[in-house]
Amino acid sequence: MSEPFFGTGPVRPAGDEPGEGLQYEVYDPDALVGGTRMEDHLRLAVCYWHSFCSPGADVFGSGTWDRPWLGEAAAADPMAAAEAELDAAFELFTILGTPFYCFHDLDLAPAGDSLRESRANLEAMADQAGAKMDETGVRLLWGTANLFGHPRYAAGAATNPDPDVFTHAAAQVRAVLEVTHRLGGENYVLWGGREGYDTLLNTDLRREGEQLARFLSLVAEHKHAIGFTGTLLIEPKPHEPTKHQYDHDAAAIHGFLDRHGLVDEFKLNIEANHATLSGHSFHHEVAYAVGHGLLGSIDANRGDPQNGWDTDQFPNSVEELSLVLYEILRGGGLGTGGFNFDAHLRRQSIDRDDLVHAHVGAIDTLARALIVAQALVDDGTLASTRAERYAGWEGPTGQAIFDPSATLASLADEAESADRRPQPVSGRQERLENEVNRVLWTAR
Ligand code: XLS
Ligand code: CA
Ligand code: CA
Repeated sequence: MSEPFFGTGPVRPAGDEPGEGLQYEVYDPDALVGGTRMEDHLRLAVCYWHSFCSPGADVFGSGTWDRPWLGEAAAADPMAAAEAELDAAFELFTILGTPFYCFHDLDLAPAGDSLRESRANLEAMADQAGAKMDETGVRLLWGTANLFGHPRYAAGAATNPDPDVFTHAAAQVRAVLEVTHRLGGENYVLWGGREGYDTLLNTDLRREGEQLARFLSLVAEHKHAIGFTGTLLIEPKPHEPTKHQYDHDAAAIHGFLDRHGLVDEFKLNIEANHATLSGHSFHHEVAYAVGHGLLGSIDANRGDPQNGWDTDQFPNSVEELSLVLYEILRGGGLGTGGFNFDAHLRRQSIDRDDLVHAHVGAIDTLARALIVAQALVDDGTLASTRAERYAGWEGPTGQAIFDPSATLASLADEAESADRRPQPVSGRQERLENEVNRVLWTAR
């Protein structure tokens, strides 16, 4: 075992006696919320890429973070660098006490000179990760393939005009899907960052849609062929890096899956910052997914309303997350999903332990939001107000409308002969907002 990377011991649960070192303010894995342990509700995951694989560079400047396994070390001995990175990653998971992590193939292991060599590197590093998972009890929430970084994917992976790029992507996905399965991963994510276009002048939209559907159905078939029982997830994002991404938002993916007969094979990995990039709220995207039985997992982060980019900041708004968690609780929880911190430090956060503090704050925010969400469920005002608002649909007119024998003419005749004059009723928005605030301020 190498020297510790961080300067911090394990963060103690909120319920423990105060003492030395860091302690969560709210998060306590064993604390019961609505009869379920906090850890089992939230299923927290640390992501490998932002925390360990990025040097903190931006488009105007080079890396600022202290990640000794990157740069020259990685160039000199890529596998040794990947091992040092793995040590630091599992050290952070242990400090935080988070039960899950997530990776891309190229986060865990360096690319080789050929697809075969890349696969061998990935399998070797997966063996080492598996040993660390056995040692620490940390589990894999999801694996994924990086189908966007290499120049070969500049015009997309599945949607590339060159079919050899499609098969290259197939090779990468096969390797990571099998490794994810071997490590007991609970989900597999497909994020199509370059499955879109920069200009319609050179793009055949219809053909690219068919290519994407073909790719997704091959992935689903392979999942069944190898006996992987985890959930396949597609992650919506409207743009960035492409001008337009096909997996624009939850509704666009839903329509696409439905059109191609794939709706039973995939769920959604909803990311907060992608929701806001698409012009929706995070609450909207989660409510859409829950409402259509498509919620798979969550990438927890936030954007910055001042610049509108995919800034991937650590979440810190209890208000925003309480409403999201309220939808998740109402929908019966996360299933195989979890809350993955797809978030990175600001470029000026250069202390190693900034990574620990960022996660601690985000975890406490989620824990507090969970308590508020459960209180909103228990309070019942939102649910009963909504039920009351639609109560007419349980009555004779509502039932008649959905009766298969109804026609536009039969409904019109009934409206004319009964001469009913429906009156507007208040949507009570402000009262409901006050109700949410009351629970936010008082929930314990
Ligand atoms: C990028 C995406 C990416 C996916 C996994 O914006 O969030 O990190 O989650 O490929
Ligand atoms: Ca993400
Ligand atoms: Ca993002």
